Amino acid sequence: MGTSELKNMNIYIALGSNLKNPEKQIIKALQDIAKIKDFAMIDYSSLYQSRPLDNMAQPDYINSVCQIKTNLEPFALLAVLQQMEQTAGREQNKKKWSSRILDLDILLIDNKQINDKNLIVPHNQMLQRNFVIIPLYEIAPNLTIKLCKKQLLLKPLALKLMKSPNRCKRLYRPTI
Ligand code: A4P
Ligand code: MG
Repeated sequence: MGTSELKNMNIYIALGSNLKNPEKQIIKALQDIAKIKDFAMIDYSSLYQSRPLDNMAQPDYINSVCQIKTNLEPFALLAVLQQMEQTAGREQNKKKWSSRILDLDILLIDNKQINDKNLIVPHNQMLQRNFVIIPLYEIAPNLTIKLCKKQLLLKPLALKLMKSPNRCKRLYRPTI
């Protein structure tokens, strides 16, 4: 893909943290994303708090979702996000779902489908995660998600997940 092909695409990124003052980590990451010269921040959600998946014995997570535009191609975008995770002090931990200072996952790049060993878009777990779908719905209530050949409306899924007893709790929308 050429470098300018992503330019007008709507890209959604999920942010998560449950270590070293997670609220501060997410606000700082949103501020950093807004400052990166290759990115334009279009919108970002409130902060949401939730228990870790599987109720693991870990601190609560803070999550948010943002929408950006960029000229970078998908793997260059992934590299920038991984560099941000490293700069935030994230340690490489091979254990699944270990606590982390900062996790930045690419959710959607318009209707693009990528199936590479290092990058899967749409993110393969996003539909199951209320802490992803609920903040995404806050900033993109009319979104349609393309999955293989199927189109999925975000709204009914978000409304269903909002009824789940373990759903994330909205805190506030920070000023960045
Ligand atoms: N990768 C593939 N596709 C993507 C994508 N779309 N975006 C690859 C970003 N990365 C993608 O990621 C592992 C590899 O996934 C990368 O090398 C990249 O090439 P990682 O972030 O280094 O490892 P990880 O975080 O342990 O894996 P993963 O899959 O990101 O973890 P999860 O599944 O996101 O789980 N509970 C609550 N309440 N809130 C949370 O945010 N997060 C997790 C992390 C667990 N429990 C949680 C939360
Ligand atoms: Mg990740």
